[in-house]
Amino acid sequence: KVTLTIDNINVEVPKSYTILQAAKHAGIDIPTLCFLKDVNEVGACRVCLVEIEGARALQASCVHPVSEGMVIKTNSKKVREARKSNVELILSNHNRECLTCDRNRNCELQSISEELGIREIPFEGEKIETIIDDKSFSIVRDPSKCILCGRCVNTCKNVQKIGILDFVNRGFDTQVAPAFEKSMADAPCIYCGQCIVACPVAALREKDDVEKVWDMIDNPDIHVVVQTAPAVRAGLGECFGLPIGTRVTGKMVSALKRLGFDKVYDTNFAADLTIMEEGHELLGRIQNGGKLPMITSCSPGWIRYCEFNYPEFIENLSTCKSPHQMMGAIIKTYYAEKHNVDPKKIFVVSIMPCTSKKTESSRSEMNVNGLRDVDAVLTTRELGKMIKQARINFLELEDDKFDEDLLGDYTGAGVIFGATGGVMEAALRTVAEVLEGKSIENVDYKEIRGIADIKEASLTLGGKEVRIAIAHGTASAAKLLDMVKSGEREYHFIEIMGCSGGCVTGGGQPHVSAKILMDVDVRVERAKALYEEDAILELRKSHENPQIKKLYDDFLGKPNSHKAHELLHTHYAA
Ligand code: HC1
Ligand code: SF4
Repeated sequence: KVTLTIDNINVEVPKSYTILQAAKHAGIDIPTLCFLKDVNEVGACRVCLVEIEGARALQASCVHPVSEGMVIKTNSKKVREARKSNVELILSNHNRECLTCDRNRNCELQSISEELGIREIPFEGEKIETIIDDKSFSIVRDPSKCILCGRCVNTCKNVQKIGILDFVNRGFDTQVAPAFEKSMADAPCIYCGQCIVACPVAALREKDDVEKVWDMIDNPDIHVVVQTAPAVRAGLGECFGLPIGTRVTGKMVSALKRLGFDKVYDTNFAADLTIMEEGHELLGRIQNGGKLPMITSCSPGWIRYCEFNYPEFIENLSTCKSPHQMMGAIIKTYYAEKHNVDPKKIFVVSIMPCTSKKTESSRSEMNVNGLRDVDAVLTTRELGKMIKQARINFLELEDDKFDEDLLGDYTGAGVIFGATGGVMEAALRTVAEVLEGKSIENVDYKEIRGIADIKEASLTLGGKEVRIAIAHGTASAAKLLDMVKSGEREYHFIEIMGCSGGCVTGGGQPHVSAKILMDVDVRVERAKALYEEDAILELRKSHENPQIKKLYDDFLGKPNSHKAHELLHTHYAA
C-alpha cells in the first residue's frame, strides 16, 4: 500500500493503482475520454491530466502509477486549462454537427465539452477529407466523427482478438480503418459491433434501418410482424434512463403495439423451437456417430468468425438457423397459412441486441420459397429511437402481453438464450429428459452460468457421460477451439457466442459510458434480468411449450423432419 494526497485528501491505496484509480477511491472524479477500463488504458487524449507536485509536466492520470507521498491536484487552473485546450484541439478536427448526429445527447465527447465549459474553438483548422463507409449491412464507419482514441482498435485487437481496425496513415492524415482502408464489407469483420459499443462518439454505428420499418408500418397492404430477442428486454430500459439490467418486457411489448406493428411476438418461441431441432440434432449425432463436438450456430458473429478463422470446424456447427431466422420462416409459412395471409405481404422485423444479425438476415440461404425469412433487423438502440420518434412516454407505459395466437407461448429456456451459457442450459433441460427418459425437477444448471471465459461441465445422462463447454467472445472461442484441435479437450457439445457475455452485451445494445463501466459489469447485470424472467415462468423447458408441440403436430411433423430441414436448417461457407 502507498499513501498519497489528492486535492488535500489523504488516500491509502494498493501500489499497483494508477492516479485515476486512487482518485476514484477517494471519491474524486477525473474526466476521461480515451480511457476504457481493461481495454484502452493508453493516455492518448490527455483529458485526464493532473498536476503532480514536483513534476515538470502535467501527467495522464489513467496511466500514471501512484507512489508514496505523492501530492496531486486534479482541479487547478493549470489542469483545467490544459484539459480544455486538449479537447479544443480534438474538436478542431471533428465534424461538430451535433444536432444531426446519431449520438446527439449520448456522446462522451459532447459531455466532456460541456463539462469543461468549452464555448469556442480557438484554433479552427483545416479538416481532413473523409469518406463514410456504409457498404456493409451492419456497420457504418464515419471518419469525420473519429477522435482517434483507439477504443475500437483495442477492443477488436485485444478483447475480440480479431484486429480488423487499426491506425492507418500518419500525422494529420491518420485514420482508424481496416487495413489498406478497405471497406468493413470487404474485411474479415464479423460485425459483432463491439467496436461500436466501445466508440465514445458516432464514428462507428449500426446501419440505420428505422425508416424502412416506418415505411412498412405505414403501408396498409403490408402485415408487419415484429419479434424481440431475449436480450432486448434487459437493455431497452437503459435508452430511457433506467438502471442497467432493468427488465422491461411488458413496457417493450406495449411500446411495440403503439408503434403500429400488426403482431408482436417473442423470439423466445423460436428459441424453444431451436432447442427442439438442435437438441435432436445433438442426440442424433451422439447416437449415430455424427460429427462431434457439435457447436451452436445462433450467434452470427461467431458463425462468421468460424467461417473466416476456423473453417475446419464448419462441419461441427449445428445446421440450425438461428432462432429469429426460424421464426421468420415459420411466420411466412405456418402462420401465413393458418391466418390466410399472403406471405409476400408479410414483413418480418427482428429487434435484436446484435449488429451481426443485420448481415445474417441478408445471407442468401436465409429464405423460404424465395422470400426472406426476416426482412429487417433493428438493434435495441434503433428501437429506442423509434419509441422516442413516436414520442411515446416509455416510463409511463403499462405492461402489455405478447400476442398469444400460434407463436405466442415461450418458456424460460428461451429467455436465457440471451446470456452466455443460456443456450447450453436450455438444451440440457430438454436433452437430459430425453436421455433420462423421465421428467427432471431441477432445471437450474448453475455451474454453467456466469462470466468465466470458458465454462466446462461433465454430466451423466441416461448412463452416458456428456461433456460440454461454453465460450463467449471470439478470444475465448479461439482458446477453446485450439484445445479441441490439439486433442487436449474432448466434448460432445459446445456453445459459442461472438460477444463476451453473450447477447446481453451484443453490439446493438444501448451505449454505456466508460465512466459507468469503471464500476459495473454490464454482462452480469443484464443477465440477471433474464434469469429473473426464467425463474418466474411456469414452463421452463422448451419441449413443454404447447404451441411448439402443436407446430410439430400440425405442420412440421417431428424434429429434424424433412420439412423442418427445409425451413429451419442452413449451411455455411467454407
Ligand atoms: Fe440472441 Fe438468439 S439468443 S442469438 O443472443 O439465439 O441477437 O438475445 O435473439 O436468433 O433467441 C441475439 C439474444 C437472439 C437468436 C435467440
Ligand atoms: Fe472488430 Fe467486431 Fe468491430 Fe468487426 S465489428 S471491426 S470484428 S470489433
